[in-house]
Amino acid sequence: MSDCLFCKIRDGEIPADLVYEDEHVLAFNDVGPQAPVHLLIIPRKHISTVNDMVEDDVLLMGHLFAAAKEIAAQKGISEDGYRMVVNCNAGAGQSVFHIHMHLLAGRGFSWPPG
Ligand code: DGP
Repeated sequence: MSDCLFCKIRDGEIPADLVYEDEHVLAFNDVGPQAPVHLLIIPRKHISTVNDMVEDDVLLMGHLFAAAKEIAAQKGISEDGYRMVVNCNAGAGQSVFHIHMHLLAGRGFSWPPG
């Protein structure tokens, strides 16, 4: 059995507030939101980090962006804008080792990020 938290959410073993799903990806609200809208989009396939992607995963990663666009439209945040973040490895802040895209919106964002 996988020890991966997000695989367990994918498999329904741990509850999550799902906001979107299709055959490739699912999205759920972050448990510790850093903005009024803060959700995580994950591939159904377990890939630990961006470093672990293989050639066959390239299209799948595109699905994360397509899902972000769709969710943004559903939530009415497309025009105001939203931030997408993918952390790779602990030095960049990754704490759950199943690739995920943060989608944040509903407040102002500064650059460079903290
Ligand atoms: P990162 O630091 O980039 O690996 O982001 C991991 C995110 O996962 C972090 O923002 C908090 C979120 N998170 C951790 N545990 C859970 C959980 O059990 N449920 C949900 N919905 N989110 C979680």
